Amino acid sequence: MFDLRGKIACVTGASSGIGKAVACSLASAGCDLILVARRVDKVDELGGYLKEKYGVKYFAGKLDVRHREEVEKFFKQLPKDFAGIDILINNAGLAKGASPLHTDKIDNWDTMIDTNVKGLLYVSRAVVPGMVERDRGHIINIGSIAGRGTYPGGSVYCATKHAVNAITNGLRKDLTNTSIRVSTVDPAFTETEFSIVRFDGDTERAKKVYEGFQPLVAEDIADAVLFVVTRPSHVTISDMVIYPTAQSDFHLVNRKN
Ligand code: NDP
Ligand code: 8X3
Repeated sequence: MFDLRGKIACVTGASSGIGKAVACSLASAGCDLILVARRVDKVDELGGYLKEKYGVKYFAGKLDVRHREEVEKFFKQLPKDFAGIDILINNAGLAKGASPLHTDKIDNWDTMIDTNVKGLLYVSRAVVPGMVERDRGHIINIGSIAGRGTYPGGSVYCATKHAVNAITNGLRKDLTNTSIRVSTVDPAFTETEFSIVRFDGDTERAKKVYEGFQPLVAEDIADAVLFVVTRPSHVTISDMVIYPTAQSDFHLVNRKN
């Protein structure tokens, strides 16, 4: 097993859902953490809790991954103790709306593309050179089953997650002559704040997405990430796709109501 004690892990979008759960599982395995999101109060609170519970060090930062200069500055100015990132979890992401393309709000597309694709690229561009210099590291992108198919009202979100898949596979090839690992973990329905954000705070509509069956929870994805990062260093899990047992495709769900 790959020993995580004392390794530095950076989790984007650690203020909620999957990112928060991944931060908890990495801390439980002994990682020191860089936790970032726009809601810095939440990542700071999480860091304090994990420091208290597991004795790990943390650095919490306010970061909007859509802003290229902000991302570059953030990673250039990391405290010395946190500069050598070993594990990058590119998790920050979102869907906005679920309308057909021909009636959709174009601003939603910008938000999704800027966050899920360009944000992930900016962060990777800031972190991967250091990994190459040290010849060690592991990048895990949180993709989605939306990166492996399409559904009505999801064309742009799906396009962003197809891009994550392409970036994951391309980056792994770019890094062939290094010891760096690149993986993607692709969840299906996972009950987090995801649908609340997607539907602009409409909690009733968000709740309906997960009604009548047992969706995944963020900790299920954190378990998978922990498995991927703790394989021996000669093993790369390239992709892991995770469904709730009651779901077999985007909208093919065994609902009991
Ligand atoms: P949440 O809404 O619970 O969490 C999303 C996280 O992303 C938050 O911490 C949010 O932090 C952060 N984030 C969003 N925009 C930005 C930004 N511009 N800059 C920095 N951080 C940002 O949803 P999930 O935990 O479910 O989503 C995490 C990832 O999992 C996403 O990439 C999503 O696409 C993916 N996913 C989710 C699935 C699901 O069914 N839930 C299924 C498949 C994939 P803040 O708002 O504080 O900035
Ligand atoms: C989220 C999965 O099906 O809600 O990535 O778009 S889905």
